[in-house]
Amino acid sequence: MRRVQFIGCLVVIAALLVGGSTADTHVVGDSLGWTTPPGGPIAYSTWANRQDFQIGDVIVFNWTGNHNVAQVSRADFDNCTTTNPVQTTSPANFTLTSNETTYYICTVSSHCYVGQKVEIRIGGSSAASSLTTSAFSALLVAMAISFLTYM
Ligand SMILES: *[C@@H]1O[C@H](CO)[C@@H](O)[C@H](O)[C@H]1NC(C)=O
Ligand SMILES: *[C@@H]1O[C@H](CO)[C@@H](O)[C@H](O)[C@H]1NC(C)=O
Ligand SMILES: *[C@@H]1O[C@H](CO)[C@@H](O)[C@H](O)[C@H]1NC(C)=O
Ligand SMILES: *[C@@H]1O[C@H](CO)[C@@H](O)[C@H](O)[C@H]1NC(C)=O
Ligand SMILES: [Cu+2]
Repeated sequence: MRRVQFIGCLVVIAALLVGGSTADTHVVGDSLGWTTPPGGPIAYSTWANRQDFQIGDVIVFNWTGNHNVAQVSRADFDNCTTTNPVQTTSPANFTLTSNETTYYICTVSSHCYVGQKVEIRIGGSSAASSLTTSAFSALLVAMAISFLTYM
């Protein structure tokens, strides 16, 4: 009976670990930062594809030199134009508040045309399931320990 209660407790703790996983921060381009990418637009699409964006996560645009960032519509993203507000101070942070895909460009000169643009799709990669998996493994280990302790 006591063991059942103990395991119940562990289940609750594991659920809190999974459900309460804190928001992640994603620095766009990692060490490249926010710039005109040497390899063209593929640089930021490759970066974005490796991320697991979730609602509540923060996207950080970090640059030096003459750049900026604006969140734009899909059409403006494709067209490299916008009338939206432009952030001119680095780092510029955006919190993902919905599961809508969001789009960002630099509006300085032709930077967007040469690839300084990024599309953020929520729930892209498999990193979330790996977090769930690690929490689940922790639960299994905890249950094994509780069995050894109480048997
Ligand atoms: C921004 O980039 C600079 C180097 O350019 C780096 O030192 C700094 O840690 C970066 N900041 C963030 C938040 O990644
Ligand atoms: C893209 O830009 C061109 C030229 O400025 C403009 O004619 C066109 O309407 C724009 N398209 C969109 C979807 O904004
Ligand atoms: C933006 O995020 C970076 C990295 O987490 C942090 O260092 C910086 O203080 C944030 N800036 C603002 C204005 O929140
Ligand atoms: C995500 O988007 C779908 C529609 O595409 C919507 O039904 C759902 O409520 C959204 N979920 C969140 C958490 O915003
Ligand atoms: Cu730029």
